[in-house]
Amino acid sequence: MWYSKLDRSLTNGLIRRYQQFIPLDVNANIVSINEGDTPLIRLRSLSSHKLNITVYGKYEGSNPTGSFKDRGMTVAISNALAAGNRAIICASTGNTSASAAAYAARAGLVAFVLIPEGKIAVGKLAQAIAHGAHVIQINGNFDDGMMLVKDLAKTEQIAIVNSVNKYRLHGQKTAAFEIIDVLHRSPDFHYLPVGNAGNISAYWMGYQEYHLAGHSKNLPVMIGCQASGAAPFVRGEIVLEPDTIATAIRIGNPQSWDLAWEASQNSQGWFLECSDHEILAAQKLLAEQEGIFCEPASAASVAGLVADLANNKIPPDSTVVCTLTGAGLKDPDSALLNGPAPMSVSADLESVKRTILDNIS
Ligand code: AN7
Repeated sequence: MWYSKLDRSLTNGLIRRYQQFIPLDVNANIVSINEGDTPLIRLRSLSSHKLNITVYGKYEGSNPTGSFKDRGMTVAISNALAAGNRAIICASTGNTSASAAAYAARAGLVAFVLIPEGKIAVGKLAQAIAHGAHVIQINGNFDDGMMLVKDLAKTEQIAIVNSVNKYRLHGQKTAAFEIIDVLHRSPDFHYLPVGNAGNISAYWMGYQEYHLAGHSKNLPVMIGCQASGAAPFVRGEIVLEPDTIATAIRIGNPQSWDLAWEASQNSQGWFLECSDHEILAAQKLLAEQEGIFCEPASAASVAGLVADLANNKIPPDSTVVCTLTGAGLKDPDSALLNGPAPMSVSADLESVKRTILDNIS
C-alpha cells in the first residue's frame, strides 16, 4: 500500500474498509465517493438518565449524496461496471435515483431512473438531473416503476441497481458494522424507517455477520417503522394506493418482503405505523432539540421510538439506535410547509430591535 497516513481520505469508502465482508468482482475497479463512516449521535432529548436508556441517531444524511443509498450503490455500481454493463436503471422514490445518478456519473455509466411524477422531493430530482441521469417520470407510483424496471431488465443488457440487486444489501449492511465498531456491541433495539424493506434486511445481515465474526456478543431487536398510509408490513398485505407525506417510503409492495419478515421475527422485533403528524413531529424534535435536520421519512424511526417509549416498550438499561436515513435538505418544501413563515420586518434598527425583544423571552 503506497498511501501514507496523511492520504487517508484516498483509502476511504466502505468497500476498502470492510473488504472481507463484501462480495466484489475480482476485476472490479472500486467506484467510491468516500461513502460511509457516518456519525452516531447521542440523542439527549430521547435518552433517559433515570431509566439508563441511551438513544443514538445514525445520521446517514452525511453520506456523499445525502442518504444511506450510497452504501449500497458503491458496491452495486462497482460490480455492474466490472460485469461489462454500459447502463444502469432503477425505479425510485428519489434517494436511490440521486445516488445511482451520482455513482453512475463517477463510473462513466449511463443512468436511467424511473420516478413517480410529482411525488419525489425536489432536492432528489435536482440531484438526478445534475448528475446527468436520464430521468423518466411515470404517471404511476414506485411499485409500478419497480415492475417496469424488472420487466425491462429481462430482455435488455442493463443492470438494475434497486435493492433487488444483491450487492446493494451487502453495502448497506456496513452501517451495522460501523455502529458496533463505535459501541463495541450491538444496540439492544434498532429502529428503521421501512419502505422497500432493503435496509432493515441489510442491517440484520450486518449485525449477524459481525456477531459471527466475534465483534459483538449480542444481537439487536429490529423495529421497522412505516407511515400509516403505506404500511404493508403492519397490514400484513400489499397496499395498493400507498400515500404519505414521507414520499421516500410511499411504497405499497416492498421487494424485500421475506427478508424483512425474517429480520423482524428472528430478532424478536416488530413493525409499527406512524401517522404523518407523528413523523413530522419527530422531524421537528430532531431539528429543534438535537440540531439534526433529516427528511420526513428518516424521522419515522424516531416517531416509532417515541411511541414505544410512551408505551414502556423499552426496558431500563437499554441502548437504542435509530437510523436517520436521509438529509433534511433533500426535501426543503416539506420543511417550509411545516415550519413557521419567516418574519418580515422593515429595515430599520427600531423595528428589528423590537422584533428581537418581543421574541427573546
Ligand atoms: C430517506 O429511493 O426506496 O426500506 O427508491 O429514501 O430500504 O426501502 C427510498 C427508501 C427510508 C426506506 N428512508 O428504505 C428509493 C427508496 C429514506 C429513503 C427509506 C428510503 P428501504
